[in-house]
Amino acid sequence: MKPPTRLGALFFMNVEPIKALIQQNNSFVLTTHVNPDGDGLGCELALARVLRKLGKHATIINHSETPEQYLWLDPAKEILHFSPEQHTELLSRADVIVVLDTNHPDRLRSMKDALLNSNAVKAVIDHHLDADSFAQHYLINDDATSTGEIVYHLILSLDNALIDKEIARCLYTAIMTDTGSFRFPRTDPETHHIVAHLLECGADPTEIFSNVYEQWSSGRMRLLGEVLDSMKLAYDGKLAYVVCTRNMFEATGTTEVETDNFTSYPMSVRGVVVGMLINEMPNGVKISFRSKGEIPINKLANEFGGGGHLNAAGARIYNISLDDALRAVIEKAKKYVNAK
Ligand SMILES: [Mn+2]
Repeated sequence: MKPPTRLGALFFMNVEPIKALIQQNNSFVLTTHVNPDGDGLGCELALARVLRKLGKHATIINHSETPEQYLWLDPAKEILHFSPEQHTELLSRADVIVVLDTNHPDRLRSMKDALLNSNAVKAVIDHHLDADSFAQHYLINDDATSTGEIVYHLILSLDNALIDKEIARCLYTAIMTDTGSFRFPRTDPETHHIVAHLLECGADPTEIFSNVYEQWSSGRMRLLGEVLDSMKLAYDGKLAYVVCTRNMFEATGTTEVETDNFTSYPMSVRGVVVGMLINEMPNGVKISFRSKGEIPINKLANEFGGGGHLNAAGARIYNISLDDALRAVIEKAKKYVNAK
């Protein structure tokens, strides 16, 4: 199938340096952030397949095991779980290491040292702001809904006949999950042009949605019940927050990974402009922030040492009780809630 002819700003990204890097090298290691999501995993699998089609050697290695929700995306189980003994050598021998969907080596956790110590050329493909300077090449566009959109353009620039059904499925998963199923603010005509092309290449939207979102464990559903029960409003109903305690995780046999997307519930309450999910961790709390419109919620996250996008951000606070963290975060949220 021919790619779409009408493309927006992303089309003008300078993919040439990364394209040349791919064409001129042979062995690649691909990786993504801790707790990988559909975007990180979809991009790794799509790009690895493209590299192999081009006759290159590609290995995917992640710090985290692939979450259960995404195992279907990797039927051949090609994604490796990093072990320093087994894989440090591989990272040091690779020609190129491509870091996808994050631009901070800290987010590669146990792989950070092996990455930084490797003589491989490092390339980052991502859609987040404030990149760390550790790589030789950066292909970053924070207008992109997802790294998937950027990888799509990169693949097209290499050869637009490369996108087969498997690659289309991986990229569709990346874009669908990072756009909240095509509803987050950066979703634009270009996003839909891209996914239209991916459907033409064989991606099946019904199958992909069902694989990602209709496979809940009963424990997760019970956890959601408790989380919804915890919802509280503040500041005349403009702030809504939910809490996940260690007890809730234990009682439902779930983990923090299963709170993914729970922020959408406080955000669904009429009148709410700022929403938060506060997860109690063994050593503090982890907070996911969401906002509507122009409220820069990444700045609120930043006040707690975190970061993210205008409307979606996160932070971790260590060595603090849940109650103290809640008090501090609600207090600091005040000026954002009332911001225009
Ligand atoms: Mn992403």
